[in-house]
This record gives sequence, structure tokens and C-alpha cells, in this order.
Amino acid sequence: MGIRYDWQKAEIETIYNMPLLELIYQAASVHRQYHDPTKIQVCKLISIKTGGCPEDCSYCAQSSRYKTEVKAQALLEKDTVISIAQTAKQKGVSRVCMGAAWREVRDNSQFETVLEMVQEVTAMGLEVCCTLGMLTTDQAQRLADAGLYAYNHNLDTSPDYYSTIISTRTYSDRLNTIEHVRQTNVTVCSGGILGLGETTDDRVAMLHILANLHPHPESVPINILSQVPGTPLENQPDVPIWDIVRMIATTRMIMPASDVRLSAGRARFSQVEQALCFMAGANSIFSSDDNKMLTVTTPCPDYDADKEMLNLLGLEMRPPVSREAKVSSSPAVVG
Ligand code: SAM
Ligand code: DTB
Ligand code: SF4
Repeated sequence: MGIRYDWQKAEIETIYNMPLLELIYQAASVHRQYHDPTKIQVCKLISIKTGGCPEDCSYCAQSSRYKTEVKAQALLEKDTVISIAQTAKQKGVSRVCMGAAWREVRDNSQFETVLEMVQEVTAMGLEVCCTLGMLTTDQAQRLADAGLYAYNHNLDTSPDYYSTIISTRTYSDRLNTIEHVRQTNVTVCSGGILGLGETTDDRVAMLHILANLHPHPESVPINILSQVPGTPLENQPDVPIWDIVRMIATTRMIMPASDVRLSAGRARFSQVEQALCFMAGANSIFSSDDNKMLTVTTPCPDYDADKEMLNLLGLEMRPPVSREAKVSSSPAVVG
């Protein structure tokens, strides 16, 4: 079956609710048609600007509205970012994702510094991703000119549930930024979070929107809520592993050529649980050397521990590709 952009919500719901082992089997089969199943993309997150964000995302440690452990910091120095990227490269990481706790990109000297960071880390032969909040087409083009490989901007949940989680921007704002990135040759990274108190219907509705974007986002992060003390969602129950496996497998089935990233929340899972996620079609992870995702509130497994796990499972770290090679070869952006 080819790549489809006309998924009906009911079809996605049927896939999500399939008997679990059948779902994993089908997703594993689709995975093998579009990807080398022995390769896992390993990414490193760098929080280039931490905390003090004016948005009110109910899950986030970096919102200035909530009293969390995170202290607001200035933009990191370029050399600090380069040095973290160098260590990551030595460890076999192929993608570096720079995150800023901004509502939107502004045309100021900080943006100029970010553009230099993008240029220099790209020149090291790494794929660079940025997640800086909302941006205009012009700003997206400047990032593209600096060599940016991907832009991350998550839909997070369904349109109906969105305003329960975030009141300072709308779903359309999110879709608009994704559209602005699409007007350049930067690839799109967009997914969501499980564990916000959403229903299965919300999860399916989010996947429905992602799977009808044409082309599909080249990468789809599946985050699992890391309950941050001080945020409105601090007391949410843990998402069961089976929901995560279902979500990954469904994502793999409906966006077969995209990378599916087992993102925040992975640290809580055993090697056996993670192996199930890889079998269900996850082919990307974040790994670190400072035991954190973006902030201290969300642990991230260690480079060496991850290498050991990948070895054990017969998996290898995927090397970086250039944006031009990806754009011309990927079935996700053809047709
Ligand atoms: N400020 C930018 C934005 O919101 O697009 C970029 C950074 S933001 C931290 C990127 C994504 O991280 C969010 O969209 C959300 O999916 C995820 N995230 C943030 N806090 C999280 C948490 N506590 N647990 C799980 N995922 C989280
Ligand atoms: C994404 O979807 N997940 C990453 C990345 N994109 C930027 C972020 C996870 C954040 C975890 C929360 C924290 O570390 O505070
Ligand atoms: Fe700000 Fe992004 Fe956190 Fe929302 S998720 S509060 S926009 S850093």
C-alpha cells in the first residue's frame, strides 16, 4: 500500500483499537517496507534558551506561569552549543535539536545567534533541528538558508482538547507555523504528548490531522507526559505502556515513511518495553549525557546505556543524511 493522505478518522480508530499483537505485527511489517529496521536515529536535545516562557502550556516546566524547579536562563553561548554538539557527534548522535522557551521567533540579535548556531552545527555534518515556537515564512526561510534540516512544532493533542491545555495560542497558530516551514525546504517534525488527560478520541483526532497533512511530517515525536511538580498536570497518572505501543504502531501504519520518535518519558521504560516500541515502528530516540531532555524535570537515558540497549537488540545508530539527500529521496515528500 502506498502513502495515503486521505485517512478517515474511523479508519485510524479501527487501527488504534486492533487486537494488540496483530497491530504490532502489521506496523512492524509496514515499518520494513519503508525503513531499514536495524537503524535507529539517535538525537540530542540542547536547551539553548531555558525557562521564562510566556505561554501557559499546562505540561511545561518552562512556562513562567508556574512555579517549577526550572530557573530562567539567558540564551546559551554559541561555543557552548558547539561543544555539546561535538560530544554528541563523537557518541554517534546524528541529529541535534535546539529548543528555546519562546512563544515565537523575533527578528533580533538572539535569532541571528541561533542562525549562526544552525550554520556551524550543520557544518559539523549533523542534522540540525530547531524548536523555537511560532515563526513566519520569512524566518523559516532564514533558518533554511542557514542549513536547518528540521523544524519541530507539535500539535500536542486534538483541536477540541487543545484549549484545555493551552490558552495563550490556538490550534490554527500551530498549523500556520507548520505551513510556514513547509514553504521552505526544511523538513517538518510534528507530533504530540500522551497523558494530558485526553481520550482515545483526542489521540485519534490528532493523528487524523497529522496523517492528512500533505506531505506528512517527516518526523513524528510521541512524547509521554513527564509530570512536572508545580504545573497543572503534576498529578496526572502515568500512561500505560500499551497505550504508547498502540500510538506508535498506529502512527507507523498511517505515516509509514515518517520517522516515529519515542520522545519524552522514555526513561521510565525497561529495555523490554522499549523493544516493544521499536517493534511497533518507533525508529528514533533522544539520548543524552546530562540525564535530561530539555530541563532537569525530564530524565533522558544516557548515550552509553542506549548504545548498550541498541547492541543488545541488534540495532545500530543511523548516520546523518544531508537535507538535500533526504528531500530528493524521501517518499514522504513525493506525490
Ligand atoms: N517552545 C517551543 C514550542 O512549544 O513549540 C519548543 C519547546 S517545547 C518544550 C516542545 C515540546 O516538548 C512540546 O510541544 C511538548 O510536546 C513537549 N513537552 C514539553 N514539556 C513536556 C513534558 N513535561 N512532558 C512531555 N513532553 C513535554
Ligand atoms: C519533542 O517533541 N520533544 C522534545 C523536543 N520535541 C523538543 C522535548 C521534550 C521535552 C521534555 C520536557 C522537559 O525536558 O522539560
Ligand atoms: Fe513555552 Fe514551549 Fe513550554 Fe509551551 S511548551 S510553555 S511554548 S517552552
